[in-house]
Amino acid sequence: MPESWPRVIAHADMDAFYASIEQLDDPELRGKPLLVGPRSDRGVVLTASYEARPFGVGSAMPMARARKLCPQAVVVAPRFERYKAISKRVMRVFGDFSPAVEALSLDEAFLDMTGAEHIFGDPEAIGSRLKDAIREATGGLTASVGISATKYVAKVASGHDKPDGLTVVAPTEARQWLAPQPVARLWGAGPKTQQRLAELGLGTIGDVAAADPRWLESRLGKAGSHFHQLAHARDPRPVATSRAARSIGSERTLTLDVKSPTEIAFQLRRAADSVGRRLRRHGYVAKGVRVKLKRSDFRLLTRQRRLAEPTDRTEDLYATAIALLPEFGDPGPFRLIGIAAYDLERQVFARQLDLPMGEGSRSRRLDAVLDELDKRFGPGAVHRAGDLIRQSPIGPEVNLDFLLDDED
Ligand code: TTP
Ligand code: MG
Repeated sequence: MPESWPRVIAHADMDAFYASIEQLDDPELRGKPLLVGPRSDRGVVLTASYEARPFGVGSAMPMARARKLCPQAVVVAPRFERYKAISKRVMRVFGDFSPAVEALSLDEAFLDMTGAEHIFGDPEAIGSRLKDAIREATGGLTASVGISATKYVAKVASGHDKPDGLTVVAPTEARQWLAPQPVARLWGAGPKTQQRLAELGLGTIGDVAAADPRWLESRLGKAGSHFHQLAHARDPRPVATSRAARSIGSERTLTLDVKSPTEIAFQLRRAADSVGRRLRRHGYVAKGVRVKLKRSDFRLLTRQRRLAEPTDRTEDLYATAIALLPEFGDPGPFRLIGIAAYDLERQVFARQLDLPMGEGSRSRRLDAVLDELDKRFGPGAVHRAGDLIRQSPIGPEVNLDFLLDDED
């Protein structure tokens, strides 16, 4: 990333989220004005499809008024369970792109993409890949994405070209880009504050940027200097990662409960392989490893350990998992075996710290070769020799590889 990008922050927001899901699920509704909300006139509109918005309807408007403004709109009752399920998919995509995801609601999040250029490319490429991945994961929904070096500008940028927008604002241009926009776009400026700013003769963000910060503060209190900072595109707030977005796991429910140490080790190896591969694919390193075992009586047991050094190596994950086994104090049998790597961060410099010919680089090279074969021939085509020494054959299993560990 050019030096002018001290951080790369993306804000993604799904377009007309509830309404788009209704249109996705019912092709009859596509291309039509649609209101999601209670069918009765009491209550408010939760959201309106983009076809309905030119009529002046939108979120939080009383349903009665919205139906007057747009009588031809179809009204659909909300299906929150469905929206939550789709939201989960979207959040998983976010987790695929960054270990630092701050969800603001079901359909919206900040992603810290700093250091991701070697995986995803420049900010434009990051944005279009993110949009593509969301479309693919949801079966056709669009998101609008804004990218800049601060949360504030990224957020304004994602709303700039809705729906299906992608707006990249280089940090050096951020102030200029904000300047002509109305003060309503200042974060935290509600209708009352907007009114107050108008009375002070401040109509655009540029007006606020040009004003004397002490004068602003004398008129608006603390908010005055806050707005002045935002207007200058200054916003040091970090992306506050939620815990759920910080692990990558792989687990399987087995067709036969297993007890033999060889079989348990085999399952751990397979899970470590999957987790390691995904860490490397996403450019993450993990600072901890968790092992999950489910006993025949369905009791779930977990043990975890922090690593001395963050890693993305299968060998390290596997060795840590094996070392955790005695801590369970339970010989099995187990019906589910899994591993999760947690406390993820972006792999930026770690690779260069490897000594060229040490044991570490050997296992890293092996990982790279296996990743490549896996990519070419599909998962499971290649096995480590140690894994072929298996004692009990165990038919097909449910494979529950998941990126975002649900932390149950
Ligand atoms: P938003 O992202 O604010 O709106 P949206 O996704 O419908 O449209 P946009 O393209 O402008 O982003 O909110 C996401 C969902 O949250 C929205 O589809 C419905 C729900 N919601 C409410 O239930 N009540 C509200 O007041 C708002 C604003 C949203
Ligand atoms: Mg939205």
